[in-house]
Amino acid sequence: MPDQQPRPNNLDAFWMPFTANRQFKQAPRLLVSASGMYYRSDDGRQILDGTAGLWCVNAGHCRAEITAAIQKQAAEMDFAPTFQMGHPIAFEFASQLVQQLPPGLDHVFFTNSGSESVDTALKVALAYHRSRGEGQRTRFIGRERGYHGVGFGGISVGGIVTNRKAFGAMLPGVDHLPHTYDRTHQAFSRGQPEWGAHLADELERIVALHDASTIAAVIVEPVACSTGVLVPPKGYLEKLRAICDKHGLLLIFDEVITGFGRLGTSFATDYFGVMPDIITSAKGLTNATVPMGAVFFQKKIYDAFMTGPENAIELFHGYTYSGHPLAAAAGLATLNVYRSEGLLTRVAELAGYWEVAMHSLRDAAHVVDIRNLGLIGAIELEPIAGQPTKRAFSAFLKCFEKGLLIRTTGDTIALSPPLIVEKGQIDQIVDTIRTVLDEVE
Ligand code: PXG
Repeated sequence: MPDQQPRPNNLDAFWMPFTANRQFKQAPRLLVSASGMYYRSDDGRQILDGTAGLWCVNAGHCRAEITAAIQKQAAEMDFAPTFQMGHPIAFEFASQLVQQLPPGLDHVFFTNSGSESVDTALKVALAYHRSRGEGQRTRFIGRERGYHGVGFGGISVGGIVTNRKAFGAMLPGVDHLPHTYDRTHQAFSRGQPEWGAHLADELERIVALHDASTIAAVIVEPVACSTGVLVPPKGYLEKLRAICDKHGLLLIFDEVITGFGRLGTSFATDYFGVMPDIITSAKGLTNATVPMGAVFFQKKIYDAFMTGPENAIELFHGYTYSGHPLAAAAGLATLNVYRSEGLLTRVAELAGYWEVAMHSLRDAAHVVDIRNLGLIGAIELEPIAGQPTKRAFSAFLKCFEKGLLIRTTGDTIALSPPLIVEKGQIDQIVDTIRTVLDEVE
């Protein structure tokens, strides 16, 4: 086959992330090129991307405008520092981003990943309170089943046991809200479940336990994606916001996945109409072409730091690659594609079709729940007795054989195709999964 590429003959050296290395290296699945909605595998097969890579390639793969912008920038200026120096494209990108942000969020701090965005948000929250004479506000409140990346801050506020248990004591002074999923009350909800807003009241209990004056911030994903698409119950986020306001806690929305059009609005913040103090992002920010993250802050937070002598550094934090020229160029081009093709709102038109398609799998084999919001879907399977995750992983392998990339977490299939997906491709995703669920043990 013309596109067929030789497999690398030694897979040993690369210690793969979040992967069963030994199993993978015995039967590798290698992707060698991509375009639009499709990957191509090393054996020359076309694979429909049901996951936008890892929830990140929102505009589809290898978009010519973005590729060209990266190439041009690489040739013009490869790198320039942003510590006590600057280069125009980083400022331009920040200004353009602010126009796309929910009103009120008007300052951007650049990072290189979602994990770094989370670390940045948590550190700024601490320093913000300190700058206002409330340095005793040191605690963070995360949530069970939350995913906030893999830095020590992120795993501390995160709520995934396997991501935490091997890594010692992590950050001190972290407490967790309960997660919002309960199948007995929510199974097969379409969009936001009716049941569960009261779970936000747990924040009052946590505040009462620790005293509000010791708590810096609450961090949640508006929709918890990585642990199986847990859609917030109606009224839940509104309650969190009200309790944070009452007690002077900052509210951080981790929008690494929900940012940039996934719900049919620029951010989940717009979708839910609930305004956080800080938003973390990454992934769709550059269409995943060049690694980059960004944290968006309300003016009051930035302004709190802009005191003291003007020659003093206000925040001792940053990365060598904060605002990297290639990433900024990729981000600007990505934003242009999103805007010119209406991709940040396209899902608003598609979400109804997606919901019906997802829920058409209700009677497929092994299915115990289906969840959806925007262009995100989850199909939860009954685990094989005594062998959790095996059924979903088999489905993943079979889907790949049949030319569809899905993602699984536990025994849940998670779906998040690029925002350019066509209805026919949604049908293909659903048909393939139905067939595969019939075939798996
Ligand atoms: N916050 C959220 C909400 C995320 O989803 C991160 C932070 C960390 O981002 P980085 O760029 O440091 O990986 C994420 C990342 C999956 C999956 O399959 C999800 C993520 C990454 C890899 C796989 O659910 N989310």
